[in-house]
Amino acid sequence: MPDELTLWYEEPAVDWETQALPIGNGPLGAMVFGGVATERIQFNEKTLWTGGPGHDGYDFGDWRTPRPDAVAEVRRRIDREGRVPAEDVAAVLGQPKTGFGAYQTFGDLHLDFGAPGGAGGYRRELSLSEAVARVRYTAGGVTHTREYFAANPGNVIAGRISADRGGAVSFTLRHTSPRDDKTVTAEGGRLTVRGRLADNGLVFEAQVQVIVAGGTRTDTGETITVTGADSAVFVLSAGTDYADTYPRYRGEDPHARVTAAVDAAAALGYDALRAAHVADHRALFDRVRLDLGQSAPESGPGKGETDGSAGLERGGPGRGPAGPVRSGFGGPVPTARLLRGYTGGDGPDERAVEALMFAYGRYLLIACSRENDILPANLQGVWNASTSPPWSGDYHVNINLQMNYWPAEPANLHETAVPYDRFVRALVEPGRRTARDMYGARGWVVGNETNPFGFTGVHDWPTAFWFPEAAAWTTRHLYDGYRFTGDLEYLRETAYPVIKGAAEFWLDFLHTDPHDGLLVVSPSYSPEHGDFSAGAAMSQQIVREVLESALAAAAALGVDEEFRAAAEAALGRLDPGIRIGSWGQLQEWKEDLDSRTDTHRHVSHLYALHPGDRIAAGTPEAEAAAVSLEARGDGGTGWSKAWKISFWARLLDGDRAHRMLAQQLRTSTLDNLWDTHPPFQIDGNFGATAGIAEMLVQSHRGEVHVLPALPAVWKDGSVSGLRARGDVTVDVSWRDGVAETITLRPGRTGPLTVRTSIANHCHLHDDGEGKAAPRRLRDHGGGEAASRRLRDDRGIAPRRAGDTLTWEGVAGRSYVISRW
Ligand code: FUC
Repeated sequence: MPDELTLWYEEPAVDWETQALPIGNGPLGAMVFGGVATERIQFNEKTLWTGGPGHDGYDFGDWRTPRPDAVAEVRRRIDREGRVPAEDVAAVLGQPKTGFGAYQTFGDLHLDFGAPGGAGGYRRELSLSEAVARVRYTAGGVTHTREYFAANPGNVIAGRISADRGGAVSFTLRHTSPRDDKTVTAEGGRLTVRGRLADNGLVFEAQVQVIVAGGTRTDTGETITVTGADSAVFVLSAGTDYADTYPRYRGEDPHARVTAAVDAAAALGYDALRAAHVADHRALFDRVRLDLGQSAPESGPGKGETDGSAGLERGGPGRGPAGPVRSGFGGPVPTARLLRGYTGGDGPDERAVEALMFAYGRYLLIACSRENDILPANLQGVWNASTSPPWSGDYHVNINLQMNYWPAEPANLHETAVPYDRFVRALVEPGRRTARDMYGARGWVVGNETNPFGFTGVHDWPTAFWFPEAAAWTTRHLYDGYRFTGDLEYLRETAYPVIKGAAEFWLDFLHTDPHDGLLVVSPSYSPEHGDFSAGAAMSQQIVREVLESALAAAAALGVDEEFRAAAEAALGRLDPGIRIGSWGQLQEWKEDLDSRTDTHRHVSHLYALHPGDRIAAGTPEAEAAAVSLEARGDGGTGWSKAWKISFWARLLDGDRAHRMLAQQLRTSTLDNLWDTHPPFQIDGNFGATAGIAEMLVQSHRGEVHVLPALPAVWKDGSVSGLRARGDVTVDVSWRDGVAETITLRPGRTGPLTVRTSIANHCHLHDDGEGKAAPRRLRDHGGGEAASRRLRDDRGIAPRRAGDTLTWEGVAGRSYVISRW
C-alpha cells in the first residue's frame, strides 16, 4: 500500500536522468520509465566495467618506469618556491590513464504493448517504504497495472503486468543495448543475454524468465511474446565474472549463478518473492521515521490542487468523505510539482519535500549498497544508462565515495556500508604496491579516484591527479563504524589493519618543512583547487585524523606498541593544518592565500569541522570556519551544497543548515529527486540525508547532542531510530523547537551523556527493556505523557553539568527524558 513516502507522476518518463524511477537491490539496479505503448526498463549490474586487467596495457595507475627522484624534485621546488602550478607537478608526477575503464549499462528491457489508443488516468509511482515501482493507466475501459521491484533475497528484479479484465495482457519483450559484443537468445520463455566485453574480456550474462497466467507465450528468436494473458511476470538476474581479488579481478563464470537465481525466483512465485522483498527492505527502511509536520492530518491540499489521483491500489478518486485527501498515497500533489513549488518556507508541502528527500537518501542507499554486494555505490549508485558515464561512473575518493556513506551510520543503515568496507580493504593490496613503488613508503595508498580493478596510482589531469591522502580519508568510516557500534571484533578484523596501513604510509611519507621543522604533506594539493604547496589544511587534517584513529584503535585493541610510539612522535611534530587567516577565515593553505571572492565547490579546509571532528562549535576555529563558509557562498554543485548542510549543522546553525538544504532542493534536485552536479550524481542525495540527520542528532564529541541544529521552520516534529556513536539509538519529539521527549536505547552498558536544551527542566526515567521505537512519536511526547512518567518510580538522578546529563546506561534498556 503506498503511503506518503511515495514519489508519483502523472505521465511516463521520457528522460532517463531526470524522470525515470530507480529500483535496486545492491548488485542490480533498474530505471523504470512506465511508457504506455512501450515500457522501458534500463538495468545495471554493478560489476559490469570495462578497463582493468584484460585491457591492453593496464598499469593500475603506477608509473610504467621508475621515477626515483621525481617526488623529491617536486618537494625541493615547493620548499624553494612555496607554490608550484598544478600543470608543472602533473608533468613530473603524472601519467596518462590506461585502461581505467568505465561503468557500463547492461542495456534495456522493452515491453512493447502496441498502440493503446486513448490511455487515461495515468499514474507512475515509487513507494520508498516498500521499494516497489508501479504504473497504472486505463485504456479501452481496461485498467492496466504494472509493478516492479528489485529483491535482494534471491538477487532478482521482478515485474508483474496485469489488467482488470481477463486476457487483456499482450506484449513482446526484447533486450537492447549499445554493445554489439553480446548475443541474445530466447528459449522456454527465457531470454538470455550473454557476451564478453570487447574491452577487457569480462564475461557477462543476464537472464529473464517470462511466466504467464492464461494466454500464450511464444519464443521468437530474440524476443518473447505474450498474447491474451490475464497477467504476466518476469524475473531477471544478471552477473559477470568479476571478482574483487588482485591482480586478476576475475572469478567464476556467471552462468550458473544467474541461472540458479532466475530458476529459484520463478519457482518461488511472484507473491512470495514480493513478500520476501518487502520484508527485507522494511527491516532496514523502517528503522527510522521522520516527521517534520509534513503529514498534518486533514489539512487540505497545499499549493497544488488535488487532481483526483490516488494510490494505485485505491482505484477511486482521491476524495474521501472528509474532502480532499492530503496525507497518504504520496499526497495530492505529484512529486515534480511539489518540488517545483518548494521554497523552503512554511507549510506541510515544504516539509513533505524535505521528509521525502531524507527518506529517499535512505531508500537509495539500501537500493544500491547491500551487505552481499561486491562493490559499493559509485558516482551514480548502481544506475547508469551509458557506456561512457560522467567521470566513468567511478569511485572518486577526494570526497564523493565517502559522502555516499555519510548517512550509513547516523541513519541506521550500518549494513549498507559493508561493501564500502570491503572495497577499501580490497584497495590495500594494490595500494601497498603503489606505496612501495611510487612513494617508497610502507602502508597503502590510493589517489584521487579509483576503479574496481585496484587503480591506486595516478593519472595526469593536473587539478585532480594527486591526492594520496584519499587512502586515509577512506578509512574514516572504518573507525567511525567502530565508534557507532562499539564492535571490537569489527575493529580488530575489519577496520584496524586497513587504518593502520593508511597511517603507516604517512609515517614514511611526511616531509619536514625546512621553514619551521614541522611535518607536512608535500607535495600537497587541496582538492581540485589552486597550486601545489606543502601542508594544505585538508592534507594535514586528514593525516592527523588517521594517525589519531590508528593510535586509538591500537590502544583499544592493546596492540602494536612500537607503531603507537611512532605515530605519537609524528603527531607531536605534525603541522596542525588549522590556521586562522588575515580576514578571519580558516586558511585553505599553510600560507594565507585565501581569496574572499573564491566560491570553489570544494571546501576542503573545513574537513576538521565535517566529516572530521577536531573543530568544535563555539571555538575561534569554528568562527573562522563560518567566515570561510560565508565567503564560499551557498552555491556549488549538488554535493557541495549537501556538504554545506552538515557544515552549518556542525556550527549549530539550524537555519543556515536548512537554507542549504532548501538551496539544494531548489537548484540541484531533479524531478525524480536525484541530486544533480549537474549531471546526476548520487553523492548529493546521500549528503543531504546525512546533513538532515546531523541537524537532529550529533555524537562526534563523546556525547549525544539532541536537536543541535533545529531550524525555525521545523517547529514541531519527531524522529525515531537515529544512531549515535557509542551504540545508542535515539528518538526525539519536539514542540515549538524544544525537545519534549528524548528516548535513548544503548546497546552497551556504560556512561551516557546527553546534551539537550531541556537538561535543566526534565526528568530522566528508565523505561525498561526492549522498547521498540514508538510508532507515532507525536502521541508519545507531550505534557501528559511526561507527567505520567513523573508518577513513575523508575526515575534516575543524572549528573547535570550545563546542558548535559550523564548517567550509567545499561545495555538493552530505554531511557526517557521528558520535559517539564
Ligand atoms: C570531484 C569533484 C567534481 C565531481 C567529481 C566526480 O572531483 O570535484 O565536482 O564531483 O568529483
